[in-house]
Amino acid sequence: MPDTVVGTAGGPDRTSPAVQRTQEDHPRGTGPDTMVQLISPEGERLDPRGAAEEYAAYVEDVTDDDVRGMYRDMVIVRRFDSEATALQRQGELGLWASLLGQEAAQVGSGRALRRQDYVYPTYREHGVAWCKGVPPKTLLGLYRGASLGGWDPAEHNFALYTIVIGSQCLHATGYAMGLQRDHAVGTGEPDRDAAVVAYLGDGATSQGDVSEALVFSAVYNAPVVFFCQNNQWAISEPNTRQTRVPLFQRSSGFGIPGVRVDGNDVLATLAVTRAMTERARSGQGPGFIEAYTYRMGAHTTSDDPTRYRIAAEVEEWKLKDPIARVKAYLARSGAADEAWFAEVDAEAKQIATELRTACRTMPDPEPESMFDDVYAEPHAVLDAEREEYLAYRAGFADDSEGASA
Ligand SMILES: Cc1ncc(C[n+]2csc(CCOP(=O)(O)OP(=O)(O)O)c2C)c(N)n1
Repeated sequence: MPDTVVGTAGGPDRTSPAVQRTQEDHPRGTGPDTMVQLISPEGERLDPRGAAEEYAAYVEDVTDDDVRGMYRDMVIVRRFDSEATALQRQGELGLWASLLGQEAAQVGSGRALRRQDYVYPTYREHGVAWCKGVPPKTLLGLYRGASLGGWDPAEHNFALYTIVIGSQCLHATGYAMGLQRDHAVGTGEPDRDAAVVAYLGDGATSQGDVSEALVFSAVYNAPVVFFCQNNQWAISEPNTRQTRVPLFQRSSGFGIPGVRVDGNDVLATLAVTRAMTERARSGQGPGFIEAYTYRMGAHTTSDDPTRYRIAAEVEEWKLKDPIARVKAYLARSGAADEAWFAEVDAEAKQIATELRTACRTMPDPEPESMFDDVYAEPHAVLDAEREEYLAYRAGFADDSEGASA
């Protein structure tokens, strides 16, 4: 069968020979020649070769203390995530999008960022939010229906979560073009030059907005890095329904360098994100990173992945767990002992306990607060809409208290 033949696009038949064949092809580009990896799944520090050679220099200064810091971040973020999943099951959140399995991709990339760098996330970037100093409890507001966001983006340089797939890539590109015009790129001043990182999923690459963002950022040489977490699934649609080439190769068609990194290797993720953001800050233009990883849980708490993926696939990825890998590395090298690991677990537990209380005691907002924070300055049309809404609510004032609440 010729290499270009695929099954009926979008068709329901997952078992046709053509589709089976493309699934076998899928790991293309994950060997050491093409995928950056610095720590093996068994926790061994690898001699950089192939794709890793170029990037290893970016983490030469990383100390044991730094690796311990990344391990701590990942453990806390995983604990936070499992707590939020439990809170959803208890009816405290309307929905939750778990990051289970993607901790290294997020902490490695998040730790590569400088204070002035700006992040445009999707809805699953709890680990990057943690690295940017967004307090975990504020991430719950949107999922509890208690806020339209929850944090001040300008305080943390971390935009609000985006549910509309791929749209954040356009926002990121626009913001990056703004940085150029504000002379915050390529000045050589380390505290001034900034990069923007847009997070997206593998499924988002099928979205027109993402292609438009790649075109604009390339032709305007905007300082934006597209960080694609390829977690293999776009809800129930596998990678094979998103692309016929490894995703990192896509960007070169737009004139943007692309790199594939082992997204379960926090050190490698740190290295490639440092490299790409430094490029962007210095005025050399956009970059594309594909972090090859896996979504271990459901897409969101509304989803049942057993309907579309096989257990063996999940079992295979368990062996590549991003946290177990760093733990093995730290234990092997003697950089941490059991007492230290226990301390980190205790800290994560404490954060989870505080989170539970914060979630349950989160105040319900006044309904008219949805008109706040839409525009930075007064806006006549919005003011009129608010007035109309308040008048509508006042119409219930004579009803019993329960009805007007
Ligand atoms: C424009 C748009 N189309 C469809 C959806 C519904 N939707 C929500 S998540 C999702 C899949 C996204 O998959 P991917 O980009 O791989 O990210 P992941 O959730 O796997 O991290 C879809 C289609 C949406 N939110 N926005």
